[in-house]
Amino acid sequence: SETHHEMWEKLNLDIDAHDALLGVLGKFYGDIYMSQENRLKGAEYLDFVLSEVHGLRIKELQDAQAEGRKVIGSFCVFVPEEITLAADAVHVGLCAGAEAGTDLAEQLVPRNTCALIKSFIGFKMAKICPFIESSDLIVGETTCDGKKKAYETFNEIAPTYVMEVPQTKTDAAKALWKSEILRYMAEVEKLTGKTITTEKLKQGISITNDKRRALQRLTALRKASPAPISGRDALLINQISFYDDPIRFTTKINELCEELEQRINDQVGVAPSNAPRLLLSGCPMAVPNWKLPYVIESSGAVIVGEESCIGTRNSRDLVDESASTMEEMIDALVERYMKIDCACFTPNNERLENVTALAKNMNADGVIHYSLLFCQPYAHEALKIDKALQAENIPMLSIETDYSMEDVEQLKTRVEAFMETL
Ligand code: BJ8
Repeated sequence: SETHHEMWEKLNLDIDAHDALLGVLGKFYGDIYMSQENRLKGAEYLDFVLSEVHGLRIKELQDAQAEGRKVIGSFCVFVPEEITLAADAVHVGLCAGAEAGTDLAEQLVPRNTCALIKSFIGFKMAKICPFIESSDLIVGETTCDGKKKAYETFNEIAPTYVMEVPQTKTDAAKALWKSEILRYMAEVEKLTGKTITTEKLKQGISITNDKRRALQRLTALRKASPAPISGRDALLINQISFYDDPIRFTTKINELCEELEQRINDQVGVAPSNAPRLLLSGCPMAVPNWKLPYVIESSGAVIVGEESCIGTRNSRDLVDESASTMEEMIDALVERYMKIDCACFTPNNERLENVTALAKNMNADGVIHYSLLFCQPYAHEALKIDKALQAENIPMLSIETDYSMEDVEQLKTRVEAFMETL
């Protein structure tokens, strides 16, 4: 609409390039989402949020800013949303899942950098991401080498505060992480001009836990057969959890879960009960990276879980709410965040256990491990996960891909061949 265009111009977006992006996104969404049969009524919320993700949601961020609130953008689930919320700031995800701007990004980072990194850099350089342009603070982190080094360059075009995420789970690493959480807290207080009180932090923890509880509820309902919701829609829910207002999101997802409960009672599903049930595992899939889920589900399988940061890795663990003093709450945050089984950690054996347990829990017939091309941490762990799953007689297919559409047919062939072995 006209008003959106004005807003985008003020954010200094490249209007033509941005219109082109929205055009492609709309078409892609239509093909992959609107074509689904027997979709939930609650999916109207998903359609609406997605259609307005660069529109009304950005308007809301601007309204918040007009009230003196700040917007904080991040690229990793290690950046504690609880603290952002405790300072009345808005927390948004900045990872991008489309190829736009890749050529530009390759002027700043090596070609053999994963698509997720190239995408966020490309989105900034091509001026097509209203979330980056709306952020008062952009937070990076020292996870994989690709991101760590990319933030040094990114900092030159978009000032980036970097949190030091340790690489091990030793006591020394936990102490470092605690000091980083405190440093982030001080930075957020400086940015917002607000003091984070115990009461406000408690509230931030409860809002974030509620969001994770709603996602846990969704995960649990997906154990049902026939599958009550497609993996595409479940992925979209997880993606939207990084953009929408957390309280509204929680309410809407709980409503959607009620509809799912009804469906399960009525034995209604999105696929026949004999459709192969697959668990996705690996790198996060940022909007609009729906390629592999589409390939899998259009081949007749149904995805019953996403073991990734845009999935169970971000919803599995809650912050202990019995903590009441500031010190106890900070320790509870440290504990919770250090449970994240990101492949950047060494060793990271808990991920092997978590993937195996999730596959069993969801009654998955197989696992599709997904790593982005040039992602060292997840490509390494694909081999370990394969071994761990073999020991439990759970078959796994390892896929490496990027955001291009060139390999869709090849992926389809591989996925279908894998499904035949199940
Ligand atoms: S906690 S998974 S969100 S770092 S795909 S950029 S790892 S080369 S995204 Fe992640 Fe935080 Fe870990 Fe989660 Fe590097 Fe791999 Fe690219 Fe990746």
